[in-house]
Amino acid sequence: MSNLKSILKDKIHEWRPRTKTLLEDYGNVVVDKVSVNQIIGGMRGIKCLVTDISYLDPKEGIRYRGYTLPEVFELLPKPKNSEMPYVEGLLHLLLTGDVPNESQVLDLVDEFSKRRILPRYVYEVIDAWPCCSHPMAMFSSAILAMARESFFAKKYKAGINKMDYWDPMYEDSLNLLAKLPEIGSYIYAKLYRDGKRIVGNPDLDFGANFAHMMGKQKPYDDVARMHFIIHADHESGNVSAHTAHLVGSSLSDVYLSTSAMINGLAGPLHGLANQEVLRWLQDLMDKMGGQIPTEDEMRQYVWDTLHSGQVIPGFGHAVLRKTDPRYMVQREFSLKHLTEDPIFKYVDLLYKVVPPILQEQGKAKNPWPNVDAQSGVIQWHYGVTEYDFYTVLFGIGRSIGILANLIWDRALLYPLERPKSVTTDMLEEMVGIREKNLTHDMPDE
Ligand code: HAX
Repeated sequence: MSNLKSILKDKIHEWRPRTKTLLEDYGNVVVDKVSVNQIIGGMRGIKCLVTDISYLDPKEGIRYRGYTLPEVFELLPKPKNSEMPYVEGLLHLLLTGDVPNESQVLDLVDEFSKRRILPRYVYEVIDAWPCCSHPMAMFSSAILAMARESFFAKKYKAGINKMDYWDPMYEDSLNLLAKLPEIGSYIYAKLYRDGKRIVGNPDLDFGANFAHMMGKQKPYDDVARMHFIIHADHESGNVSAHTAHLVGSSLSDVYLSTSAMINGLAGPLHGLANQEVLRWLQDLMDKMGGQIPTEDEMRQYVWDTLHSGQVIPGFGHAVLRKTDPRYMVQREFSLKHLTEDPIFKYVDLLYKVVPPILQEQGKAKNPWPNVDAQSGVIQWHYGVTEYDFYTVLFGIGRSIGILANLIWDRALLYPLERPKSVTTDMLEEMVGIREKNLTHDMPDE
């Protein structure tokens, strides 16, 4: 058993009694109530999920296992001559709650290296997509195709004790995660580089190998590490994380669950916002003919977008009520490496101009930038200008948290998710604007 897996096994054994006590001794304690607003309004803020991998405080931002992002970047071991930590170290932290030492991280680098080879048919699935397909659809299908590899599905079919579910989920998760950089970079090669694939280097870590397969030099390895780490997790209620949890709750394996989460991430109000920011800015760049807009010109462009009934991509958030710390990590990197980049100047100007406008408009609860306002600009600077691809990068990072959650979901025996729906008639009865119809008092399924 690998070092990480045996640490995880002990953690699971220690943790299980906590969940059991909560359920058996305090199962009826009420922790939240639900309003009509929340039922119709996308279940905002209802406390009805549990995860220990990360927590999102509206005023502070994300913490991974209790650590803020600056702490994560400070504490995790880094490869020599790198600004950013090993991605593998983050997986150790998310899975166990412990900051790994260098030797534990190197063990994991080695594990990933052994598991990274893609079956031939995955390339064929990607090759089979018609031209002009979106890379996120290709990414989702490539992951889905690998469901035939699932150890969990095989063990389940053979009859596995549910106390052991987490073990094949762990194996599947590491197998899948190790392959994602290969899948992502092949989609990139297929769509934008005439299918000219750069073969992976087993001696490199997750971030450096991805940079190598993308055909990029330093510091793109650090860009990749930073990108994957900041996108890894954002607690459980966001569309991608929740989708993986929901699908996994029916005991679908990690391939089915991760493919589903990629589909949720591909929406423009969620992960696709990073490509939308670049698309939206390019339109302005075309209008400006290479000039940097003045503050007044930028304000006008933002107002024009709002008046045409569209959102400003990269701004606002369903939970956060401050500038996203993931934005700040990338901004600090940009202030160090990208200050002279014209697109960074655009983004910098947006940071100044957009929040007061959204405040003046008075609709968005959070006028501040989110992670997506900054990530595409860094990619663009390092030559990844095909912005359709940006959400694939997000998806690789997000998979780290998704998979850590799925392993723990099975370890703690979280059940099938099944909230209850009501009809509009019933809601009207509940608020007293419609007479009660007794046939609605049906027993639950
Ligand atoms: N520009 C214009 N209007 C905005 C806005 C923005 N950036 N953000 C919110 N609003 C509007 C909403 O559309 C809503 O308007 P209506 O009442 O007319 O429907 C109103 O303000 C209230 O919305 P909210 O409660 O502040 O925000 P929500 O929780 O409903 O939605 C979103 C959160 C992130 C979807 C929203 O802020 C948005 O659309 N932002 C732009 C898209 C974006 O950047 N998405 C990425 C978010 C981060 C993420 O998940 N990354 O993956």
